[in-house]
Amino acid sequence: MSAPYRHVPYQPLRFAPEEMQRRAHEFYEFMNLRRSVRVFSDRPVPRELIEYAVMTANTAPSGAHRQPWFFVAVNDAGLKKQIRIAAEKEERESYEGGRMPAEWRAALAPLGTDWHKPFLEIAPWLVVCFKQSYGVNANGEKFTNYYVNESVGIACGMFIAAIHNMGLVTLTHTPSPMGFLSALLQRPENEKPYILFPVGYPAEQVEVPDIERKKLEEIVQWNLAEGI
Ligand code: IYR
Repeated sequence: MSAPYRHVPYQPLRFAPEEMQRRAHEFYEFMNLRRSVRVFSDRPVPRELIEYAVMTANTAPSGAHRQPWFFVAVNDAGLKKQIRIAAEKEERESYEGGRMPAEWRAALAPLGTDWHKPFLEIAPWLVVCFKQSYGVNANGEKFTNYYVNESVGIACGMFIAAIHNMGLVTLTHTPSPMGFLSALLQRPENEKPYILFPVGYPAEQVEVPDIERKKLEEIVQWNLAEGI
């Protein structure tokens, strides 16, 4: 057992009710502008922006505050090429080698994805988030992490929001299986690739599918207090 954390006062943000309404509205409108983009410009992005996105992800809540995530940021052209080759080999097998069931292929058909992943070489950065299925301390002893998928999923959501907030775009790419990333990026046994994020500027005049989001009524049930 480690020593209890010292507790310090929490400094709440205080906004007037109208300010809360305005901020709620603006944040929703802003997040609703986010789109997954699959065609990137090769325009460089400074490392500092990637650092901020990773630092933002690192503010996510996590089970027992274990922060069971690790990020690898790649802008080396040779390594990006190796990642593309390995990802396309897996994706080709999935899409065309019969590894993806027909129902899955049908679900993806409206989005028009296929095994070609040029963005893995064109986007200036590939940021791979790994989940630490278990931890390893300084003595090499293993320890359990908790709610790893939930924690890492939240961190990735915050990473995506940070990228959007700086006017860049990304894509949650999950080549399957992703084991090749552990090998190419030389990550230890306790880490498993979780999501690969190409990050950069969108290509000029890029198009995205004209999707709609579910309506509020479709995604929420209200169990309300009487008389309110
Ligand atoms: N991993 C593949 C397939 C894919 C799966 C889903 I579910 C998507 O929403 C999109 C793609 C790929 O990245 O193409």
